[in-house]
Amino acid sequence: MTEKTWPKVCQHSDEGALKEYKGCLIVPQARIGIVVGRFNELVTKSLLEGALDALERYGILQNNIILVWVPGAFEIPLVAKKLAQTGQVDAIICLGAIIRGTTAHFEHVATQCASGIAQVSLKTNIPIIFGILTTNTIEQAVERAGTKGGNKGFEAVQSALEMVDLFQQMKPEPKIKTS
Ligand code: INI
Repeated sequence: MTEKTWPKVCQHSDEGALKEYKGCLIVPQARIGIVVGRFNELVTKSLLEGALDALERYGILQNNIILVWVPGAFEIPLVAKKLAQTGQVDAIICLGAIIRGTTAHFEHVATQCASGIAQVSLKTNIPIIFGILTTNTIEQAVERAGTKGGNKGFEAVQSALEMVDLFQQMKPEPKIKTS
């Protein structure tokens, strides 16, 4: 009987012509920041629960997690920037719930939040994950926060860990001194 061999977990290869990078999710030493909005707290608490569950299951120590609450999604980018600038985290997960009401407020908050997070990520060079729900109804938000549509908080952790590992792989190689 031939012995079954399992593929090695998360093997990065640079053999051959193609240099391929693909982040894996096994990065137990990762330092993770979470910024979560209190607005629509019923939903954001469930997103946070999903995120903390995922962090525990992927072996991230509580000591390596910084959690910051902010009033609403509009405040998330500024606080994510402050957290990124501390140098204490390898990735930041932003969690919020923006739910359409009858006014234009939704559009302003959603647009500023999304573009703010993208800007902060590019400026600070830290992966910042967009775990923000933007939905038409509270029911749609609840669906994506731990009920039939999965949990966006849990998924956000997977994206964060993948990016941390990818960044570790893509660290510039030290230059060889020629003289
Ligand atoms: N903040 C949210 O996180 N979600 C929303 O749905 C929302 N809406 O629709 O108003 C919201 N507004 C508050 C905003 O994020 C700020 O906290 C507030 O405007 C103070 O700056």
